[in-house]
Amino acid sequence: MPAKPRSIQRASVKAPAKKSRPRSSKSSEIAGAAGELHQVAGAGVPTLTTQQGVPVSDDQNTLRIGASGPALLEDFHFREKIFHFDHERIPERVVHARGFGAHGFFECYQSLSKITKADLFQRAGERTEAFVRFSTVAGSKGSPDLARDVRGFAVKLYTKQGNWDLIGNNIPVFFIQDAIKFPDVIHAAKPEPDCDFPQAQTAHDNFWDFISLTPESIHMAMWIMSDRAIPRSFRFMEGFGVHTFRLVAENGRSTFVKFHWKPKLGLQSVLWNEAVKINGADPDFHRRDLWNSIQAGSFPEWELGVQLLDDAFVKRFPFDILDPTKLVPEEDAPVRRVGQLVLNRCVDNFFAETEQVAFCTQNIVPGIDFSNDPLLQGRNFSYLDTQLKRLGSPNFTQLPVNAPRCPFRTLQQDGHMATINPINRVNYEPNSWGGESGGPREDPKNGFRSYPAQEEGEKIRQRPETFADHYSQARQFYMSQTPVERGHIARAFTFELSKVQKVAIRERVVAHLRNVHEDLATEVRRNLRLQTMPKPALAALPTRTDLKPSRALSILQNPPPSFAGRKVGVLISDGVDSKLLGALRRAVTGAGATVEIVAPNVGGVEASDGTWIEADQKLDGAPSVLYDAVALLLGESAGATLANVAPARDFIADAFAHLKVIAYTAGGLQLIEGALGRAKIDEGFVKLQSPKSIKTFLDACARLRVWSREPKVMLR
Ligand code: HDE
Repeated sequence: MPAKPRSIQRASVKAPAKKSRPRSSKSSEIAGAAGELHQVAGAGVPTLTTQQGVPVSDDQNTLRIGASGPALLEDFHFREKIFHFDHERIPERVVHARGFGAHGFFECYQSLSKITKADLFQRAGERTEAFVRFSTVAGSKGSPDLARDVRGFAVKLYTKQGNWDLIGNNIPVFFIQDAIKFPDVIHAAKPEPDCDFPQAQTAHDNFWDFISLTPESIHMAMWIMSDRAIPRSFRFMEGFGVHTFRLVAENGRSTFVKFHWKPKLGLQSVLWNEAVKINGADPDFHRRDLWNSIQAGSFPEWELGVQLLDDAFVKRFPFDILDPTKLVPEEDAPVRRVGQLVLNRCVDNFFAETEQVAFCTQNIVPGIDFSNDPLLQGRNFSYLDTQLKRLGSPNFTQLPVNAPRCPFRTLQQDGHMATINPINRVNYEPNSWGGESGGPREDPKNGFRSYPAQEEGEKIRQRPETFADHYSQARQFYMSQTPVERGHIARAFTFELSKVQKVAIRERVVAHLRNVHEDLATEVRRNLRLQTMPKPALAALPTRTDLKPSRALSILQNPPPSFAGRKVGVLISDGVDSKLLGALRRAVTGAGATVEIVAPNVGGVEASDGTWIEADQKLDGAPSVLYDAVALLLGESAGATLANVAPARDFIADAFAHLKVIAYTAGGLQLIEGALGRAKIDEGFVKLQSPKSIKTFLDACARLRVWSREPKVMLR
């Protein structure tokens, strides 16, 4: 037993965001902590009522005849409670079911009035309320956050001219070119229909069967096999509108545009081996990260970028800007940063806000318009339709998270759960009632007008020939990656295809990879141990080899500006040097990162000077996969003891395997020697002995990973 604590150190947490509802975590604020097991209404404690407002006298027992007798149907409180509970769930989204949302604002940097009349882009410095929902695509609502998958990045902007929903992904291209194939690609990705597994994984026959028979999907397949599909945090990923849209100016001029969200904290992903383990250790890793950083006042931020594509560019660009399987490299059309998005408030109620938010691609505002991208056109039908299914009433637009913040008046009425109901006699138009009692009327000047594009042609089912090149940009993506990233792509294909049982499907995918890059195909073939190299897949057009690599497509070539927003896991034990810990904590928080204290017991440890230090996590509940870097601040003999303890060995072994920077004290060295062996110590290890060494540690942390270690720890 440790001696009685003399003083208690607590993890320093920044003040919560002003508008977020603070959560009580102090045990003294929890009813019952003082010993009473059951509280009743009284001074300051509200009375429980039924939905009809009738006060409830007993919420513990159903109404019965005698203590052991049958229950009575007349127990209206019981029936109301169970009835409501039975109907608490609504259908989860058919795709993007797993998601997490937050509130914030968009701030315009400069007036874009020359290119769009959209109100939110008119005045520098003006803020527009926003709600954002991040998601995975394939998994169901309860699936783990670190599935290898595309992330949804859906933004609702409550502008003064109505709601604009920009519903994008963290990958700038999509699997298919025509919306009619969407049910197919999603069916193929979701659990197989007979056995209903695998959950939230594309590593199965059906998915790769579809991909290998759909050459247009190969570009996107390259992206999802890259580290983009396993982001470290929603805060460290980019967002893309994917489709080309139009911006329309007051004078009617239209400019094609692609939208980008650039995270201010830079890009970062996890390693696949890490992702698999995070899913076990903390399936809520991404949502917890978003919630905690907003609560701590460290608000996630992105800049909105626009790529403006004028007619001359559209003509000379080698691909069709309406093809959603293609991107426009930033080197070809620069991304102009026009504003920032800040998320500064967590939801008060997950269901009311994150689950009920209804994004619709059709929600655009004057100054923004659709293009003829065939995927976008199909989405404009699907989203409205799906919201009716999920939310059960056309009045979902009246829910607080969906309702515009600007004045709105329609002549629509009634339906399930209408909360905004006409108060006038007149609910039709035209009508001869004048003024206010005549109700709202159309506004030819300020109302939304579609861009009057000239359209003509035969009524046919056919793809444009300009969509036919399926491999050139896939190759360009591969060529834009660093050798480390290329290795990850090859290993991801190997992992996924190793789970595919039909050899013919594995071969078909490799046949496509030959059209992307021979090096990639060769490595995947070798790793799969395919006996012969398949012939290249038949291609509608040969792969272009003249496209220049684009740095913007690589994660590692766009590193974060600093270690800010990251997290250090500090493993401590009895006998820890509290002064060193304090100095480390100050340095890490000073760098804008956070410290989480991990100890053998959550109650804490006794430092060498007798102070008591509380832990945030118990060691076996906080493996090192949850941190960006680790520090082992162990007492004199504790390291040797912990070297025999499985979770402690895993803590250091995984930190090493996941290429993390590891700081250690003399006690920490004992754990390293016992679990890894002294020979493993490389340039990613920093001995902590002085303030200077803490700086060395933080400088190394800013590089995020020790890539030079990777070849020593990877299986091919
Ligand atoms: Fe979606 N998609 N999608 N999608 N999508 C939905 O709408 C659909 C596509 C995206 O956080 C659904 O409300 C079709 C591209 C996000 O609530 C549904 C097609 C992109 C979200 C639907 C696509 C997306 C959805 C299901 C092919 C990136 C989550 C639930 C034409 C640009 C929004 C819902 C949220 C959700 C249909 C393709 C992104 C069924 C038919 C391309 C981020 O309506």
